[in-house]
Amino acid sequence: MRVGIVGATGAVGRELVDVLGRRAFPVSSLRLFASARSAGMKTTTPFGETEIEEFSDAKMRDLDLALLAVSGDFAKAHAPRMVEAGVTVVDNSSAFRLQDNVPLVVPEVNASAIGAHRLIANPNCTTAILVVALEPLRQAFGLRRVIVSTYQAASGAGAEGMAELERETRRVLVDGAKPQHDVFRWPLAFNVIPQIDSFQPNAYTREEMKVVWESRKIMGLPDLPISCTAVRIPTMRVHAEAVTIETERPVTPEAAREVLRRAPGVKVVDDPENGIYPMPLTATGQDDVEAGRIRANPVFGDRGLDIFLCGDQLLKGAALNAVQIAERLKAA
Ligand code: 2RA
Repeated sequence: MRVGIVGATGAVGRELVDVLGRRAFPVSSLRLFASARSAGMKTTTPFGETEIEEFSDAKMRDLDLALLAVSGDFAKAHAPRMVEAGVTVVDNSSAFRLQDNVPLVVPEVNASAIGAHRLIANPNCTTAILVVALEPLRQAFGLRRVIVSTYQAASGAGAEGMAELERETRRVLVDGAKPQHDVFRWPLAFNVIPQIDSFQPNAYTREEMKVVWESRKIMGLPDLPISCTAVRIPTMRVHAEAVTIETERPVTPEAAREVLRRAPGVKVVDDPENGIYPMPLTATGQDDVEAGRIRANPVFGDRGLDIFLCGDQLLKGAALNAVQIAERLKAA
């Protein structure tokens, strides 16, 4: 396939190149697009040395598949034109995720939604990590309600977010100075920030509502009661999520562990006595979402479960999921 990555120099764009190579995606030519600032730079990819090109609609016509790692505004402006020109588009932004005629896909959950569509939306990273573990539990025990608290890494705000965290941590430790911030609303070094994205009229943030809206759409449960508190923490990579569920049928930690052990995309990491549980440290660079600390939640009697998840949000939450979607397209 003639593949193009738009937004190739960003945190997700770089992972896309790597994941395509690692999974031996059948790339006949790879073109990397970015802003004029990066155009002309050469980069080594698993498919050979490639020059970054400035994006233009005309150049997209030569592609079979475009993987977009750009803003929602950019995607809205260009993706429909690419599809009209015969290019299949997997979009990582939130521009089309909730549109009825655009499938929002996590292949382990709803690959069949892809059908004959040529514009497919990749979910928000927090959502993808959540549903890959929720769906098998829902199939086994039913889902009555879900409460999620997240601990999200700086790289959720892109390469700039990671750079700011590193710079500010050094400023504090090496220079003894106060952190300064630009990407995040407050200093993230030595802090946690209970705001990701803007506040909505219902007092939740947009990031929190994305988890609600997108999980319902992907799992086909439009009325699922679900709430989320999303918090930015000073880690570089991997989003962690503390998830409480009430199931429809009785559940035990042992049964849940067994279901998750068999679930594609999930790795059970759950031996707390020996200090074995999901952590950003161990989940970084891993394709599977780690699930652990699996225990009965007494608030919901024999139908309650608490789980801790850690997923590399640049991989399952972004690049890996996009490439998995592309693999399904190829297979269709
Ligand atoms: C974040 N989930 O962590 C967002 C990025 N898509 O900021």
